[in-house]
Amino acid sequence: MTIRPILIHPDPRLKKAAEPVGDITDEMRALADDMLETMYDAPGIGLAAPQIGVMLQLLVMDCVKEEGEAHRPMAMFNPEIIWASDEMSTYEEGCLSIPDQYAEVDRPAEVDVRWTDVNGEVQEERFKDLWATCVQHEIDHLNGKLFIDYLKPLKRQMITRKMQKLKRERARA
Ligand code: K1U
Ligand code: ZN
Repeated sequence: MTIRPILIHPDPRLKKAAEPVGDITDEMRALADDMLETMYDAPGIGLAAPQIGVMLQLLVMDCVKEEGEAHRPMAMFNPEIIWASDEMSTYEEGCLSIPDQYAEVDRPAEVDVRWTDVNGEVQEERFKDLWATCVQHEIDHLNGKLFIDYLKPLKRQMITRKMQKLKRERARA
């Protein structure tokens, strides 16, 4: 398994829609493993393939936060939201592609998601709480959308400028 570099906003690949995945091959399973390792290393609770520059519809997540509770690593190919609650919830989101920036985002409190798993089986499940927030944030990445796209333009521009500065500093280092 390999830890892959995570793209930092602004990057054109983070604004583009990802392509559907066909057969779930060993190569796809290895990619999912790399993404999980990259996510845990960051550390984060989710990661979408475009964040490592791979323009495929694949996301990974594990929102288990309790100390001592077993991890639940999930990999979803071609995930789609098939139902969303009218009830909304607000969470202060972060993004591994926008380090150290956080903002409140409103999203449906519960969603039903259909996806293909690492064995090529179609799965459906209802997600709540942080899992619902995270899976929606990751599916947004697959559609070229970032959490800052939900913010007012001025706040979004401020964050984008900070990220441009961060990228310049990292390039010099
Ligand atoms: O997609 C990403 O950039 C990952 C992102 C997922 C996410 C966070 C918060 C709300 C919605 C989606 C992150 O994982 S940011 C890091 C983070 O939230 C975290 C890091 C360490 C421990 C706990 C959380
Ligand atoms: Zn993100």
